[in-house]
Amino acid sequence: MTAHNNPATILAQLQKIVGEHGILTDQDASVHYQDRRGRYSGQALAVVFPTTTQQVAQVVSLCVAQGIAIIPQGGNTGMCGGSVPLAASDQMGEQIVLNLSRMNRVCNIDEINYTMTVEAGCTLQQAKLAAEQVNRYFPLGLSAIAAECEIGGNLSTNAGGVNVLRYGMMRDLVLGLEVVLPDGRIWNGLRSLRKDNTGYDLKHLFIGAEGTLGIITTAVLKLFPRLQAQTTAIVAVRDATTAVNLLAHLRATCGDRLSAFEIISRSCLNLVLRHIPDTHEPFTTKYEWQVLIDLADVLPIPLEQSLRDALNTFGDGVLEFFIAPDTHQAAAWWKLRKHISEAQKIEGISIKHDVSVPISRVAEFISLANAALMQQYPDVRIVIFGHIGDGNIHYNPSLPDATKNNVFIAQSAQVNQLIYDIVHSLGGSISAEHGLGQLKRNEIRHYKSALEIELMNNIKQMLDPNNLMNPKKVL
Ligand code: FAD
Ligand code: 2HG
Ligand code: ZN
Repeated sequence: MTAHNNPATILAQLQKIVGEHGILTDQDASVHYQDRRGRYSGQALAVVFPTTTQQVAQVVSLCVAQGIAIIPQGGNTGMCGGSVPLAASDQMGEQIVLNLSRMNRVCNIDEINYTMTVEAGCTLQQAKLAAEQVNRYFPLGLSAIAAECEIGGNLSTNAGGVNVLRYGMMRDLVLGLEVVLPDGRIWNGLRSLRKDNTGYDLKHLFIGAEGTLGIITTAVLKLFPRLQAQTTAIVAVRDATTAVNLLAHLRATCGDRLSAFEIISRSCLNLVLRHIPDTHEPFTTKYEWQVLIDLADVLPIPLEQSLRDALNTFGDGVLEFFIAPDTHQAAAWWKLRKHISEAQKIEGISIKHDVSVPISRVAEFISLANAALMQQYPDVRIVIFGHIGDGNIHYNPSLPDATKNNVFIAQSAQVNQLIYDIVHSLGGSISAEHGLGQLKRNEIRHYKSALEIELMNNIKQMLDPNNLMNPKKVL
């Protein structure tokens, strides 16, 4: 597809809409053309930074008229290459990046309704702090990147994180949306209702759509009572089976106070301790598996004893545990978890898998996947961690030897098939929380039914018949 006007004319038209400071080109724009992992990059005509929904709509209308593809972008922290332009080899013609970061107002907080209305470019941290200031809580837990990722990106990837087992994913935390559609019209669905059964719930089309169906400009988010008590435990467990059994036990004994339940394998700890300053082994023994547990309550009551009792009454499989004596110690253990992704990136490239299976089948997944990988790659190092409380495992293998690792990475497609076939056979998903983007758009065809893919294509065609809204992502 080629733009109808020449690039200089289009840039001038874009500048007229967003102002001279609302546009970046060439070298100044390059950071927006590459994903954070350095895996995907492309070129675009410009990065445009609108400050209002009207400006977004005008930019989209101009692009539609000119046949220019639009790449929506928030904090550009996404893991699947969804937020950056396509490479020249994809032959997409002209593209622009539409970055929402300057639309970052907290528009309204309704303390009685427990809702807040925020623009898409608000960072997650900004939204959480705004809620805190009125004694409320916004629970999305992506602490490693909260200062960088934005509400629009969180919505578009249906982000998860560490508090999903108590509060749900981003989809569960939204009541209303405003979206600029691929034809430039503005859909105002900014309702703040907990009950609204008036036909198809359209907002859910745009959540998790990774910018392929329109641009989210504003959202009404659910708030919760602020937490006044919290306690953290680190628990060494014999194996993943013990971890999931312990989870079931804690759910029965601690109920909704259970707010986080994360698993960390030995290989993760080794990486974090090697690469992240001021981190320490949690136990004197180097255990193979540990889980990090948070209990929290809205009342200022002591929780340590309930957690201790629950851990003591669990029985066989818990090897050792500590309850944090203070928030400083809790933060030190959470630092180990929070920096796994970064530590692994420093160590080198890995083949990332963000998979989910029913919680009861997590241990089976790990043992089948480990056996299959080790049979083919005996010196493979498998970094296993994540949100076991949601059945969501980050399973990132690599080879410690850099030269051999290059060969391994070149075989990503075969490795993925091996892992994803196991996930599929256990009734799981090949993308639990990171989305599909460019990374998994081909693979998903093997694991979703032809009917589901057909329905998704029909929705895309209906909303974006010109295929200009983040093309070649997801589908
Ligand atoms: P971007 O990366 O800019 O965009 C992501 C996708 O959304 C792209 O397809 C983009 O086109 C689209 N998009 C962005 N804004 C809009 C908009 N306003 N309208 C329409 N489409 C839009 N994810 C988890 O779920 N759980 C985790 O625990 C987690 N931890 C992470 C830790 C690290 C260190 C990193 C780097 C990433 C992590 N992520 C995690 C990935 C996560 O999806 C994203 O970081 C975050 O939700 C994306 O927000 P963003 O603003 O950076 O979006
Ligand atoms: C996390 O839970 C993120 O830390 C990142 O989702 C996962 O790097 C990864 O594989
Ligand atoms: Zn995660």
